[in-house]
Amino acid sequence: MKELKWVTAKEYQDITYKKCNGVARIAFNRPDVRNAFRPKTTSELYDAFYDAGEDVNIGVVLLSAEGPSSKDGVYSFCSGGDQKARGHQGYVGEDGYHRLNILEVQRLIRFMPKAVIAVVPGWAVGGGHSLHVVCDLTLASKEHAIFKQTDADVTSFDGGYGSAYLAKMVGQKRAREIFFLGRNYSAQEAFDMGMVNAVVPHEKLESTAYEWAQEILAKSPTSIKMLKFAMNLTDDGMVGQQVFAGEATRLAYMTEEAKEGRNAFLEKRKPNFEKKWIP
Ligand code: S0N
Repeated sequence: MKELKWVTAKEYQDITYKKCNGVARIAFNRPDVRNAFRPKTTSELYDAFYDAGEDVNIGVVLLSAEGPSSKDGVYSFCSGGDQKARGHQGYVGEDGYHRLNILEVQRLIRFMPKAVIAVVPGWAVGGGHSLHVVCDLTLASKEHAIFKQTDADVTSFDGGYGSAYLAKMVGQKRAREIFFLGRNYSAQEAFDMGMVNAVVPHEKLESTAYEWAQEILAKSPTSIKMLKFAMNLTDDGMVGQQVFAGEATRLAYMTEEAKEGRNAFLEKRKPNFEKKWIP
């Protein structure tokens, strides 16, 4: 296993962003408010996820959290939208405008051609719960992770991936229970429901995430990308088809046929595709 030595990729206010050996680690850094996100947080998340998506040296992204809280020592992954930043039309940014930009972050995670692992050290609540749902994999702290949906308590609800996709993951009855009752679920209960991949002793959570990332990095990048998009496709409708098909087109560009099609156009002649209709 390559030595783990995180290097800061960019300084932010509400998150940390580091890279090491093909892995990017993006972490919430507002532990005193249970890592609630405000528009500034989501803009920073978007920026970091976009960078990780574009960086050809990065193959796996960890979404984690700093902590624990300096006030009471409690660990959290994310407690969702910052209720103090909420006006009567939604979450208000520093420019005074309301923004729903956590959904843009969700889409980046969903459509990124790389595996994204949620590393959950503590509370995963509301929009924080939805973020773990949209990640490809979830690892949870055995001692401290708690999964909870409060969207229906505060009338700030995720009717997209956070709920409808969750239902595909844990089943309709369970998803409705999670949202309608808003109870706390331990890492083990979340694992038993099928929304967590592994329950990990807290002190090994980050190192385990790095190990899982290294295992994925040893696989074929094209396979990981195509498998992720194939598994997304049926739930993402025409957009899922568009994302998958884009990669099919990219693969087609690499064929002799594609070269011939391009060259024939540039040379102002009819293409010769040799009429090989391989079944
Ligand atoms: C996380 C909870 C369960 C932890 O409870 P605990 O351990 O008892 O701690 P507290 O004493 O409650 O909290 C400690 C300090 O942290 C502050 N704080 C916690 N969470 C938030 C938060 N979300 N916003 C602001 N502050 C928070 C507390 O106030 C406290 O501070 P002090 O010490 O100063 O009093 C518990 O804290 C809890 O239930 N938190 C609220 C969880 C919640 O309801 N989140 C919002 C749910 N909704 C969303 O996230 C929607 C997301 C969203 O944005 C969205 C989704 C889909 C479509 C559109 C949108 C959109 O953008 O609008």
